[in-house]
Amino acid sequence: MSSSVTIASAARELAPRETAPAELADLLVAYLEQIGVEYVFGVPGGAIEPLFNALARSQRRGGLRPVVARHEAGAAFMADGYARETGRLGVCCATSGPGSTNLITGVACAHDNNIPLLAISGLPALPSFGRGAFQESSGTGVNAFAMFQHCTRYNAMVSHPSQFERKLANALMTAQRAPGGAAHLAIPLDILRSAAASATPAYDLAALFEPKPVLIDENAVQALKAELQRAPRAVFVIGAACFDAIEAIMALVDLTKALFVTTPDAKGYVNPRHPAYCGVFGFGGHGSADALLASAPDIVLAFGTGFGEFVSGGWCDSLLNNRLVHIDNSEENLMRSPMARRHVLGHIRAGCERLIELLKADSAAEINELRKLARGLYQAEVTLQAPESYDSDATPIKPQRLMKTLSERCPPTTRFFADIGNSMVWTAHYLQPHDRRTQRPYPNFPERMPECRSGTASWLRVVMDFCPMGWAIGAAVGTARGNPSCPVVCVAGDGAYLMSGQEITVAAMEQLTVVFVILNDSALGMVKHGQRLAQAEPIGYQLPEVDYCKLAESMGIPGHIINSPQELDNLDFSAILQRKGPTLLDVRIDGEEVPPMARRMKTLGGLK
Ligand SMILES: Cc1ncc(C[n+]2csc(CCOP(=O)(O)OP(=O)(O)O)c2C)c(N)n1
Repeated sequence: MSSSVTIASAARELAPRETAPAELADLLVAYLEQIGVEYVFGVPGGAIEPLFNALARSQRRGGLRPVVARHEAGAAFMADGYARETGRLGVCCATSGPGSTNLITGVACAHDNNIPLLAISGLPALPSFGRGAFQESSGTGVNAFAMFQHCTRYNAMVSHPSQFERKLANALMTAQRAPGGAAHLAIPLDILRSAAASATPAYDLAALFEPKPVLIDENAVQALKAELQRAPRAVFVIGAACFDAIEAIMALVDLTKALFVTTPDAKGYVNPRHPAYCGVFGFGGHGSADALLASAPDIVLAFGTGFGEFVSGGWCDSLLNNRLVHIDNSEENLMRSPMARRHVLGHIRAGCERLIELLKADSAAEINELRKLARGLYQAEVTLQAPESYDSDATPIKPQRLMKTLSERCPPTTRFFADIGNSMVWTAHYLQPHDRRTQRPYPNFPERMPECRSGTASWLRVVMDFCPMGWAIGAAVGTARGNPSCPVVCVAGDGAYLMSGQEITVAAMEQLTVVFVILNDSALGMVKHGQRLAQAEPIGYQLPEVDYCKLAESMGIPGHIINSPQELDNLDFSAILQRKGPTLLDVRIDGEEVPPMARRMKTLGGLK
């Protein structure tokens, strides 16, 4: 008998009987199944063990299962990436104490980026509170539970089994309320383990969640229509919350002949070669987008954005003024634009569709007049900061040239992730892959099915505001887990990889197609260039020289060292992007290239 058979039969003998009465942990799993969640990303430990037991039972019946991360922050990043790809709730879990404090960075990041996420942390059994229990993290220990209060929109501890279902339902509803956010439930061990009256959920949350409400402020939309008709030179600013509204916004672009820019986190929703696109406004953005807004358009329609520093060019006056109409489903986002001429609160897609209806209902002559006027006024373009580096064949390879090749060689279904650091600005500025809608069928990628764009099919995913290094590494794995049929390319600095690169082994165990492109410059590059641009002390940015290829190979993962554009061009992208498992590209980039981060420097230099 082979050893694997012995282990399998031993496990079967040890497996708990399926006939055992359901625990509250089973009920938790049943709720997640009900709303279509397929994976819980986490790291096991004593206090959360009943949840893993319930997941094992669920997995045996073909239900949801755990994906075990190497670090709890990685688990939360994975849940974030899963939610972005699938449109479902991201779920992560950790044990009490250090497990839950490790989780916090990922939860805070999702919360700050309006990603629907449920975090579940364990606690020791209730009777042990206040006695120095192992990893006690309620109010009588290191109060990790309270720490979640500041980075979630719902934070509750279940202190009696009869509260469980109600608090879980509250958490699930709050996390998924538009726009999304993070919720946290801390559940003591004895509560998770206690018998459930029934393994079947009392509430039908799936029925409550779908279809989502599509509320429109009719009066505000009517007023906006009238304003648009008086303002032929319209500019649209498309933000991250437009994920399900993008088709309607593009139809509105076409109807009004507006020009548009995107925030860095919304670039992935649009065709970067659209004839009306003027580039990214904000962090890593384009001079053409700055110039467009500085040209004093008649009206600026900003859709689904919170005007944080990175998406507003450091709260730029050319954007935040009385020409602005802010259209958003989030009252919190609207709070950030008190200088606007008008606020339109409501479902963004439905609001745009209604606006289109109203504009079309007007006389054709009037609309044609508007279009004619607008067309004559504008010239769209996207200007790159260093076009010569984009086309350069020099060695060491320039990061801009790397972006060019990734744009050309990855199929249109690729989901790119960029980590915080120079990766984010290089991708926001220079990545411009094939469009999914205009190039059907794709001559270079006949094996790939074309796919209409939507938020969940965004080709570029970056994180704003909270911006923890390593986010992209976990999020890329979570997205690949959520949709293994699309290749995922994660661009990250060597600093981020040294911080969180161990999550690559999760992609290996799960056999997911994720290409980790490491910008190897032996430096915390953004820090290095930031110091140079600000004429600050050149300190603390140096990293060791590491062969990331060898590191990957030691984990059984193929890697390639890339020094030159020629070596990059010679790679078999097709094989790499179809491999069921990760690949690492250790790209020895020219670390002297200055990233497009001038706006950030202006903000760091002091605000008016
Ligand atoms: C967890 C965390 N620590 C510190 C920072 C501050 N920070 C932002 S970018 C950066 C440097 C990133 O270096 P690397 O990952 O090598 O990327 P590069 O900029 O070189 O492309 C640092 C330290 C951060 N954003 N997150």
